[in-house]
Amino acid sequence: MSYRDKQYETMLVSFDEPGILTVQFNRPKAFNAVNETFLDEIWEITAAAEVDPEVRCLIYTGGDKAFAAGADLKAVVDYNAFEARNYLDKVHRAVFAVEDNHKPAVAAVNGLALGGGLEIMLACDIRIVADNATLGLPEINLGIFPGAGATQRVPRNISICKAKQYIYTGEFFDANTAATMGLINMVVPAEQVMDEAKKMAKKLCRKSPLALRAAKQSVNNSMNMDIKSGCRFEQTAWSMLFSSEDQKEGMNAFLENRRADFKGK
Ligand code: CO8
Repeated sequence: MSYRDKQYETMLVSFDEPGILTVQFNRPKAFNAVNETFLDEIWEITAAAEVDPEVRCLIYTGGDKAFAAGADLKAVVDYNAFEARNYLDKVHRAVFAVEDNHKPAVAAVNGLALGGGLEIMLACDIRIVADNATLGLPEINLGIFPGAGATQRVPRNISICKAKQYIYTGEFFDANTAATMGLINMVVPAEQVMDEAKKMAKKLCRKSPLALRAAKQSVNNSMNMDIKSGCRFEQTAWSMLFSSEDQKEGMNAFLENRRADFKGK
């Protein structure tokens, strides 16, 4: 059975628009708190979508009340250090599957995005957030600190002093503050979040998947590589595209004054 038709315990998967796979977190009673099943399932779906030729873009979303409220505290409270480390192995597997996926990921965020929920959002390429959303990294109030990459990704997205402010204090912030800091792409009325996410996903589906993949890898590398190595990677990835049909199609379409039809070849 395809992953698209499978019944998951914590996720709903839909493929009702060409090219767009929507992954909806589905633990509404627990504000989509992240337990091990959640992590296994988001990873399984994301990895399967990466090699599914019909999928060109993924949308990750939650429910009206929450994108996700972070780690499932009922599940993790009694972990010992080794169990906590194993949990974070699953966290990293899932978060990197989203961040490193060859296909672009759009986060459509309503309600709460707290702790690990915010960190999943940060693994997505484009972040569209409801005007009534609440974001934050409240882990410090639990005697821990963010463990799904926020100490690394937040300062790479915004300034280090703002990152420290929100990580040290656990203060919540709203969508407009997140947008002003550059942590998210756009703030929209709550009822329009999915429409805007789909609009964005459709736009991405019309681009060359090969060029998008190379662009995503190159931009992600800018966060991890020195500038010269990053530029060399960019050079190789850019040059490789000249052996694709998509590059010929894109440039010829421009020269012939028509819209390009990219096939991902
Ligand atoms: N874990 C487990 N259950 C939760 C969680 C959670 N994170 N959040 C809410 N719930 C449950 C509550 O226990 C409650 O359950 P029940 O009805 O059985 O008592 C139900 O959801 C409703 O919660 P509240 O009664 O508290 O509802 P409120 O509307 O008053 O408040 C809040 C909602 C603001 C979400 C509040 O519950 C809250 O602050 N939750 C904790 C948020 C938090 O601290 N998150 C950070 C967790 S640590 C973390 O994320 C570490 C990152 C590493 C893992 C990364 C995974 C990707």
